Amino acid sequence: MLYFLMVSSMASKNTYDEHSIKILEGLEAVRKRPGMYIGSTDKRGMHHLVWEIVDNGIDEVINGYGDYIKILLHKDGSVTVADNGRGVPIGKHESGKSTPEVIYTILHAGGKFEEAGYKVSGGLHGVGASVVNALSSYMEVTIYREGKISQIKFHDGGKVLSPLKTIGESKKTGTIVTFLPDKEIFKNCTFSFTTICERMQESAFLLSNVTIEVIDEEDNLSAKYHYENGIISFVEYINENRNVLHKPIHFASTKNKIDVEIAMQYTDSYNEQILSFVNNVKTGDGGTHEVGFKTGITKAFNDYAKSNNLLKGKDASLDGSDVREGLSAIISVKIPEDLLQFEGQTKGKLGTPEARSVTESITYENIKFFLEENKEIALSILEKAQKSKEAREAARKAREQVRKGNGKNNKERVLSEKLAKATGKDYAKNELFLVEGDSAGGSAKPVRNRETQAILPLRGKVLNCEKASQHEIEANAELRQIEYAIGAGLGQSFDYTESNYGKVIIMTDADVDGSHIQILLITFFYRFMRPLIEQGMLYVATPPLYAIETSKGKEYIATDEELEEKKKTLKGNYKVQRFKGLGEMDPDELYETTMDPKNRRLMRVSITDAALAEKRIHVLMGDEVAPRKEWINENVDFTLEDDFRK
Ligand code: 28F
Repeated sequence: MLYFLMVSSMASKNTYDEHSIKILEGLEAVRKRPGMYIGSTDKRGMHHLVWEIVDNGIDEVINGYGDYIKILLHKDGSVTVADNGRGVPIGKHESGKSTPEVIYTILHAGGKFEEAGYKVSGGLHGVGASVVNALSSYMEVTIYREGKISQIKFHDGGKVLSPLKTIGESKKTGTIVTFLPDKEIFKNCTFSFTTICERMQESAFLLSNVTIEVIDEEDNLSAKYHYENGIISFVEYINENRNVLHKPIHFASTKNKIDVEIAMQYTDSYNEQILSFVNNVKTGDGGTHEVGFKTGITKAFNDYAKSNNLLKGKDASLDGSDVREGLSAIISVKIPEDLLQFEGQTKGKLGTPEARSVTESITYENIKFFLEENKEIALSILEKAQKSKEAREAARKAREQVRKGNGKNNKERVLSEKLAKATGKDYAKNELFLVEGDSAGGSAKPVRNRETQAILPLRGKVLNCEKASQHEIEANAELRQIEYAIGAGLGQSFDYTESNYGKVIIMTDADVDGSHIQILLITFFYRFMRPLIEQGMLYVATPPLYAIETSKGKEYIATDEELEEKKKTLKGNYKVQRFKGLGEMDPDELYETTMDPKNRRLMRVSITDAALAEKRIHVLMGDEVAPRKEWINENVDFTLEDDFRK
């Protein structure tokens, strides 16, 4: 019935004008609720505009047309994306408008998205180029096709500025889109060369033999990605700085219309690194394909170990985590549209049940075959897994000892020396401050709110956990104190519901050493208490950089920019004090500015892209300051907490 109504209204009533009004209403709806279409209007949302346009170019490549995509970040904040595909069709649409006008102004225009077998409509992908146009103050599409160069221009959220016209001749083919995100919608946002490069590199890995180039005209940076060996190159890239145990294992197969391709390689590290993709889009929260892969390798290794009598103890078996220790893997599955199901808030988790059984059986069969054909590699991986199992069991026994009381005194002793506890018993309300340096720690202890705030001073640099095993962590005094203070275990046995604190707050000086300590601590939490980050319980305190004293009193200033702004508004005499570190504030000042929930500004730590963060942590541990700063900006999504200064 509804279908009938739609058809009849299109056939008879829709005059050109009425059509145009509808289009403007459609685009206006996007401008009114941008979040519904692109998730958010922050930096992340603005990058969605780029992904949207780039994905159209990538689809053209996937369909077999073109092999080159270029992205230019211009100085004025606009972006150009170009491909060498067939070019958007330039003929007249049945409405009387040109096809490009329809594609770039009508929501979900064109059969392209429905037809393309693997176009992902999961989550926020594939909302269409018209959404980008609606959220841009300027957009220009140039098409090379049929021997001509044609161009159409829009402004002001998708209004036609100049209809499609021929502007030249050329034998080339392709599409070039330039757009300027609307500054009213994306306030103070800028594009990040790093973010765009990372995503483009990932796409280049997943679609072998395409070249993707990214150029930042503002900072004169450029990057070019081209990989002939697809996800094999991807896993090699991830393991670039690690010692690998063998050449990548690679297999691909199709079952029940689902394609599964996997590249995996063991390293001598303790980290597990699994990245999964569905129809070339990352599934950041995993899902059924990842579960299937994990079950498949666990079974294959256990079966192989048992049939070759390689396990100690007759009922012994390896846990999934033992089998994954040191493993890097890329899982890429292709699922037809009608079977696609996504879950979770950000739609980053595959729900399709069939993907689980298919990935599991393909993985199991291929790994089993590989192990039988490669005895030596099989033995080295199994030896490592066996060690992981033994370490896991030893750690569990040690924890049980502690629980039974034997270790308790020791634990108490470790803590009593340093930790100033909170007296309150409402753990969710309690806060643990990890403070850089004994002197700042000493200042914080007497002024804290004793009921809810605990202070643990940290001396000097924290152990770099990038390459440390759980044993090394447990042997490190500083980190053990943190573990005991939080009291919720470590690694696999970590249980955030047992935490003695609802908030863990890292408080360091606002200088280079301070930011280094932040990263080291975040790395520790990321590796050994990850649920704490996932639950939004980890924070970074932001001590002020300056205090300004005027006749009216003292005011604290957080950033250099704010200081400049403030200076402009001040007349008469004033005195600026710069705090080089927490230690330069007197205790009351420290409490007032950085610890008091009424005034302080806390930033919640959330790791945007876990896998790349892991790789980058590596880069960061060097002595260079710039990449570290950049890493903090790009990766750790410091979202302002609710209780920040006005
Ligand atoms: C810079 C971003 O958007 N590239 C694109 C094509 C090619 C075709 C197409 C696009 C036709 C009727 C929808 C060409 N020839 N890069 C891009 N390249 N869209 S977008 O078609 C759109 C459909 O309605 C194309 C034959 N078929 C398709």
